[in-house]
Amino acid sequence: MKIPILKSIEIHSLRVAIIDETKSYSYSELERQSVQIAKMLKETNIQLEGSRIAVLLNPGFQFAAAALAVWRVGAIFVPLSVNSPDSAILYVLDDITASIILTDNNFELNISALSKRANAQLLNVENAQSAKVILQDILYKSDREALIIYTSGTSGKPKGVVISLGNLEAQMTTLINAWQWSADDVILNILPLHHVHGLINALFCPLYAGAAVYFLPKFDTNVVWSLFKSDRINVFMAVPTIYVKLIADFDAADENEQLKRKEAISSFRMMVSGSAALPVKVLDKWKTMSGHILLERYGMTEIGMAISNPYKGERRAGFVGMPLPGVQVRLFDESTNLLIDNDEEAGEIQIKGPSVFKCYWNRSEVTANSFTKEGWFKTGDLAVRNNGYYKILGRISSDVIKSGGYKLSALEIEEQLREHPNIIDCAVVGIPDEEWGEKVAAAIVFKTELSLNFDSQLTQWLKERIAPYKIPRIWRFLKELPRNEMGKVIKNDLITIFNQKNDTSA
Ligand code: MCA
Ligand code: AMP
Repeated sequence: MKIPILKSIEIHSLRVAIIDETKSYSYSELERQSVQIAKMLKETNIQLEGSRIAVLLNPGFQFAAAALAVWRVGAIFVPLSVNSPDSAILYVLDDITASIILTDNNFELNISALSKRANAQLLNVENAQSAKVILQDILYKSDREALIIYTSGTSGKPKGVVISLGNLEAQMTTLINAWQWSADDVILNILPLHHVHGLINALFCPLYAGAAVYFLPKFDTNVVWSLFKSDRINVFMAVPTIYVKLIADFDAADENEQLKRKEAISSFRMMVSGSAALPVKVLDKWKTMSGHILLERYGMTEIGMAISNPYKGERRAGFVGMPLPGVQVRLFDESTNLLIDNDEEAGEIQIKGPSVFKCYWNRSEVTANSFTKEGWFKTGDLAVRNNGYYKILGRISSDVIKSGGYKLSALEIEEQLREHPNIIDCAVVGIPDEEWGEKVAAAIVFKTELSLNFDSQLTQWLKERIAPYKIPRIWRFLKELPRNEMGKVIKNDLITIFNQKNDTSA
């Protein structure tokens, strides 16, 4: 098979593919740059096929060209988080034994020492023009690994989710058809590109459809509203926190400005919410502002998008919709070992189909344990079904937290906190929050007397170790943690403690 997005590049060569801070780029420019980067990769003489190439680039033209270049040479594309501290980046580089890191002038200096530690060659995409080697396109089998995305879950350390070219094609085709993507669309992408929402739904899908992707360097409510008003965008996708922030900004504007904003968003073709539960209050407010019922859908790194409200037809508030074409969905009760076949009971969402990931990178046992014997992927999400529509009830494990749309592992944050010399014990939970979905909250037991501002000292200490969105925003310093007879922390009791007053909130 041919790499899916390369097919679309040929068809749409004169159309605009990417718009970023400085200029817009056509599909043929995207193609040319991806060929140059691929040639630069070839010139290293490293064995590229099947090797893992990490990419540390801001969202934009070079990022998209780098992804295509990695596929052109038969390697696996691994996008790195641009805001993560060195230790988190090094963890990924080591886990995938990266052969090469592709970066640019923005990051080259900072990443240079890390690339040496990880034994990976560092290449700057801004030097790609001088590459001259001859390049031959490779033909692929659909089970060839295309990308690895790191996700946190019930295990302590983040796991690499391996997505094959076939998985990617299935995910993109399903969404393009279900949401009626066309080459005339222009999407504003303000999401991080090391996760499926920003990467596949809001970048690869539009590119596959021949549409244009408008990038902003950073999410900023004011700039987003200005762009909405510019009449240049007709598709938007975001996590609920972003809609909450846009609503707050809207409410703060004067009446005249509000009218302009309303008019601007009412003409959009599609506005999507996902990655976390969309509060009905937010959906209702957006509807009064825009006339749009936000299209809420449900997905996961391991499965892509699985369930969606219809593009045409009834979008139900509080529900994530119906299974997407090609995706098999069932509800299963593990305690009784029975399938749920009625509208009253809740069960775990389990998924089968061509969009389901290939494996976790280098973790065959974890991969095996995440599927049932019959090959259904166990999502860990609880849901009920009502007249064919699914409603997400929450996560089976309280160790999984969703904050700002990011999936976080309480265990990973706890493990990191335990490395602190003054911490004896700790436990992390998610506390419901209107803006963030959940806020990360940490209860700490210290060895020695606390100094003043210890929460901000701990925050600073963590900033050098984990991604900023994983850092606890609420702190409690306790003499001991609530535990059951088995010694296990009772996380529900902890949540109650957090909900009492006098916490230290950030
Ligand atoms: C930042 N702040 C927070 C959090 N993050 N406070 C509480 N909880 C948080 N999680 C605080 C900062 O400390 C700062 O406070 C202020 O908010 C602004 O911080 P900043 O980093 O600038 O935030 P932002 O740029 O406004 O970011 C918010 C965001 C971001 C845009 C919503 O979190 C984001 O991009 N989320 C999207 C994640 C995503 O794409 N997930 C998809 C994965 P102060 O001002 O006091 O300093 S899920 C997925 O891919 C699956 C497949 C799916 O279904 O989609
Ligand atoms: P991630 O692993 O980062 O891909 O996040 C996937 C998880 O996000 C799912 O397992 C769900 O818990 C959650 N999620 C995604 N979309 C929704 C939604 N529309 N409503 C509720 N939870 C969602």
